[in-house]
Amino acid sequence: MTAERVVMQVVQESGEIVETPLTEDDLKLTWNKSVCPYCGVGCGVLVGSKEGRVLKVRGDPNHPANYGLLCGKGATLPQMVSPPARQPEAGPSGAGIALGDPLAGGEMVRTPDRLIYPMMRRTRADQFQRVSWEAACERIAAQWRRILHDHGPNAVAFYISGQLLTEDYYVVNKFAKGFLGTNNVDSNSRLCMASAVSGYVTSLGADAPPGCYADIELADCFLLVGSNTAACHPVTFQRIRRRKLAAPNRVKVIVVDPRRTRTAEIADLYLPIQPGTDVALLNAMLHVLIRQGLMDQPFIQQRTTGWEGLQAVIDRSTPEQAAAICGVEASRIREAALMFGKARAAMSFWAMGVNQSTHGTAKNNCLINLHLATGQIGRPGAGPFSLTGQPNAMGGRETGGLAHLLPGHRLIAREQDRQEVERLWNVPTGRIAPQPGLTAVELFRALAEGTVKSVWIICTNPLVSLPNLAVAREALAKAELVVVSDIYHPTETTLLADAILPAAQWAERDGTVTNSERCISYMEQAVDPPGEALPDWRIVCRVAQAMGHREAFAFQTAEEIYEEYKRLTRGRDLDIGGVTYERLKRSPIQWPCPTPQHRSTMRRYTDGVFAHPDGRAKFLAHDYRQPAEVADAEFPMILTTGRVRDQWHTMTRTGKIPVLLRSEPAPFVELNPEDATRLGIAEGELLTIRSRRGCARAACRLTRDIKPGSCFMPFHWGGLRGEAVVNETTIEAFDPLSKQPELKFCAVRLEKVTGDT
Ligand SMILES: Nc1nc2c(c(=O)[nH]1)N[C@H]1C(S)=C(S)[C@@H](COP(=O)(O)OP(=O)(O)OC[C@H]3O[C@@H](n4cnc5c(=O)[nH]c(N)nc54)[C@H](O)[C@@H]3O)O[C@H]1N2
Ligand SMILES: Nc1nc2c(c(=O)[nH]1)N[C@H]1C(S)=C(S)[C@@H](COP(=O)(O)OP(=O)(O)OC[C@H]3O[C@@H](n4cnc5c(=O)[nH]c(N)nc54)[C@H](O)[C@@H]3O)O[C@H]1N2
Ligand code: SF4
Ligand SMILES: [Mo]
Repeated sequence: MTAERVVMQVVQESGEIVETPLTEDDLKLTWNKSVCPYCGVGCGVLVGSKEGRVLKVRGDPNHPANYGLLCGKGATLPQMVSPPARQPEAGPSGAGIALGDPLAGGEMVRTPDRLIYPMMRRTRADQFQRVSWEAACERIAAQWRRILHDHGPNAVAFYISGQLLTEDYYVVNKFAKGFLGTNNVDSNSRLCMASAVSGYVTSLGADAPPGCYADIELADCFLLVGSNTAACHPVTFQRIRRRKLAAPNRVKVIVVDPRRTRTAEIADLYLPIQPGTDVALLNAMLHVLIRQGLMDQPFIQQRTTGWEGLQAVIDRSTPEQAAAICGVEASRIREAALMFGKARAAMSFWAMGVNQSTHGTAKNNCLINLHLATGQIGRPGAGPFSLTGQPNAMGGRETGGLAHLLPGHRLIAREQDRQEVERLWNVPTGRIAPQPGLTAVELFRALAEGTVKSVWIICTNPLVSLPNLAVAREALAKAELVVVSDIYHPTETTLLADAILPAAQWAERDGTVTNSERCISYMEQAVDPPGEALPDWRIVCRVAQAMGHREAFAFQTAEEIYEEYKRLTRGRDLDIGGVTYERLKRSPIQWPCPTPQHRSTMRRYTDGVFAHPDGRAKFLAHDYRQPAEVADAEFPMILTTGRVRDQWHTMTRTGKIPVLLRSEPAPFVELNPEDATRLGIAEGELLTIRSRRGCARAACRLTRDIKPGSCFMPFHWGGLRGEAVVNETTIEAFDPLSKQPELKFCAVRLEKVTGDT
């Protein structure tokens, strides 16, 4: 495609937009359309390459997620794919390179730790040896055949990722659920979006947000709960900020977060609630709405069920009662309710402060209750909008990438759903096992206990990102065969593997993703993958074929996979019958889009008909409950965890980009000065953060932006980068319905690191 003379636009933390004009040389590059591979905003990008190297990226001016704007992570993508020269890994450890250089042989590749050949080892004490793809696939297939024979299909498992493309997700699910006969396929999305899925499904009858980004420009109230939008969805945040600044008196912003992050800077009302208390707050807001008569009675009567069942809980959820639980004044809770209730069009956004909780589903339901009670849903500018974390968390949900799902938003537990999928996969009736598989935390427990014998980990680094890492370590130590597909080696996870398989990364392959607003985009391949790296779907197909499933996995292109997957969406709520690669190459499309003539669906439920069998949305009542582990005399502080703006997860990519390391070069633990004084701790002192499960170390940062009694640590820094590994301390307890673990709450003790500890 030809490049237009648009400038590169990057949004800064301050909201300022820095524009860099393109040079004459830039215009001579080959430009391909793609999507940023980081967050769920799903910004369209144009990738400029030359001679097999990605040299420039700029925002796609025509993409509805960002209209040309990028954040700092997106803008530095070329440095991730094609860094200037062989440079040592940034960060304190540098262990990446010391631990056996897989690239010995002098090939020019993109980073020194880029994985470019399949590698295996006989025992964990051995070094990895380069093997051919044929040998790797044969050896994995042979071991799996033995394990399946000796222990049955549930002894093997996949742990995959919301960063895989839709086509990858689809083939993994087909292979595992349709051919191996195991439903043990779960994704890191379980740590991320599972509570939003169960919240939407229980409240509205189907998964995914009703609205779209374009609603931002139409809303006049934003309720942001447990989302550091400024750091984690910067381009969406910029749209909200613009909307607020365009009509500062009319547009109201409410931010609910125990930490005053930069997101709160645009808030009219900031509610620094105690971690874990959102249900109490949201119920009290509904209490006020009812008392003030701000409900939409006709909507409640015609479009919903469960209103009566809610009354007892809401009656006792007074703002005064909530104030005592949440630690914010009753008057401010009233004010929040009135802002929401009086809005012409109100949107709510939420992320991990809501989902990563032992009552994450309840938090989701209570937030959606507010929209149902006021009729703030299914019309322009209104609706409950959960922000997806990863670029294709939504695509994973669509293709059945969780242990209880099948493609096309179908359920393993429903016989009819299983049979439909069996027919389309051309496998005998009964092949898909009727019990849902093990979810992320359960899966690693089962590996540690020895009931699951082998796991294939694809595109995720669980040895940094799972709660309670001691269990995850034990899980991989105990497993008979650990296969890891990654783009780098070593990572904390590849170091514990038996086989490591080199994946092609972003810009080195094609495929599709679905972002937060149900918008499907096609990502063109811009450059060739290095060495023998292959797209993830090809790797899975090769192993499936080595296990004898030749025809079912004979896909030659990503497009063929998409076409097959598409058939499984026919007649479903996410029907994409009208979507083709051809169309997507022209512009992205929001599902459902059932026919070639159908344009795209910006908003769902505009006719007031919801996806439950009776067509009505459901009010669901929940009383506030405490988190799984609360502070006590031995572990008196609450630890919450999360992200910083310029790092992505376990830092395998962003941790290599010097300009991104500049804002937060080192890990830290955030603490209120009140607690620090009491504990005799000074700014910058090294602390041990100890829980019942383990400990992490980091330098202390004093700030009044966090509530006394709580501390915060980012989870980015893993074991290869020192001792600040927060998930050594976190708890595995999970929500009973969504099975999403409580990564935002556990009890800890802070100790100063003295010379002799
Ligand atoms: N820069 C950057 N951006 C990212 C990512 C990244 O790694 N780096 N990852 C992406 C992914 S996968 C995800 S899931 C999203 C996550 O996006 P967010 O959820 O916005 O990010 P977090 O920092 O995990 O948590 C958000 C906030 O929840 C607050 N919080 C903690 N406990 C509670 C609580 O009980 N109630 C409430 N109301 N708030 C609470 C925390 O203080 C924190 O500020 O970001 C995506 N974008
Ligand atoms: N304490 C705490 N823990 C958390 C969270 C939290 O808020 N607090 N958040 C949780 C959430 S929401 C999430 S989403 C997870 C994220 O946690 P992870 O998924 O573990 O984090 P990533 O670093 O994104 O891992 C992706 C891995 O895939 C590799 N990779 C990149 N591209 C490709 C590719 O194309 N193919 C393959 N095969 N590999 C590739 C990367 O090098 C990296 O090793 O962390 C969870 N853990
Ligand atoms: S907002 Fe998200 S998708 Fe957009 S450029 Fe930044 S990291 Fe990439
Ligand atoms: Mo996530």
